[in-house]
Amino acid sequence: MIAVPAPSKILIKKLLSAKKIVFFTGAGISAESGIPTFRGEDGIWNKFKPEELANFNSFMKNPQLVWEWYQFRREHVKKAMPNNGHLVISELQNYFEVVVVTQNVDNLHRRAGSKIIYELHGNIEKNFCVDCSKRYDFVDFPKSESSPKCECGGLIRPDVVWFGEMLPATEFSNSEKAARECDILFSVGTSSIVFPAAYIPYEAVDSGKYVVEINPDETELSRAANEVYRGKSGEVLKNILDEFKRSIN
Ligand code: BJW
Ligand code: ZN
Repeated sequence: MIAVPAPSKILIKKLLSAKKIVFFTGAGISAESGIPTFRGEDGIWNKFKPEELANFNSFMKNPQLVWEWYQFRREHVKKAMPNNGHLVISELQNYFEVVVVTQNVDNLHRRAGSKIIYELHGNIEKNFCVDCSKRYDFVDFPKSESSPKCECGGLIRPDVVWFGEMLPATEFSNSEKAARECDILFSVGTSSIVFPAAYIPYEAVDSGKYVVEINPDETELSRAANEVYRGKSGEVLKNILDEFKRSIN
């Protein structure tokens, strides 16, 4: 068994003087909740090609296929529970101003109790009509119903950001600001290859902020980070919280 890396003395010292912390998260933080990541050995895109599912043209060409894929993932996400990673981030709100900037669409940060969350790639439980933009958020569409239509006749699509689509402007600019103004940014469970979201940690790097990566594997960000913890986010974050609590008592 590989030991979970313990937090460094420098990190604990940084935490003791920090006020604002940003968590930039990706699919890896939800892996311990049983939600597959996108890429890598167990990634969902080993089975489904992104260009066939995660873009608007594919949806318009085969709405039923894309809708069913999202319905399947919605069921999965609803059954999943927040893990230690989500819960530690939520608990840290007792000590810091915590902003969560997430690429995830799974609602697990919210269900864990995090208050300030910027969802850069949308939310799988929200939907809108492609023609009139009427919203269908948190509607439980019947399982049998594939590719539902709006009352205007337009197709209803999930409110997630597909390839080639713009990220929500306010969420993105708020995230950039939070990264520039924080004391520490943790990049957790993301391959850091999907842009423009992947720029967010670099806002912190360029502003001279302390950047910590938590990921079992090396990523595009690793070399730019001040510290890297190679391990599962639930385990590493739990260690960091426990050591921080010991240091304030
Ligand atoms: C663990 C772990 C454990 C495992 N603990 N860790 C340069 C600038 C700007 C844009 C581009 C650019 N170059 C290319 C682009 C275009 C494109 C892009 O970035 N492509 C790249 C793939 C090259 N970007 C876009 O199209 C974006 N829009 C855009 O650019 O608009 C401007 C524009 C408009 C019009 C024309 C042209 C440009 C939109 C991107 C939208 C991404 N959407 C998705 C799907 C969301 C909906 C859904 O869920 O179905 O978002 S793609 C997918 O990737 C999803 C994720 O949020 C995103 C990031 O993935 P993430 O979270 O990093 O997951 P993985 O699987 O990659 O990594 C998991 C990590 O966890 C791994 O590192 C593991 O090691 C780790 N891990 N277990 C901790 N227990
Ligand atoms: Zn409509």
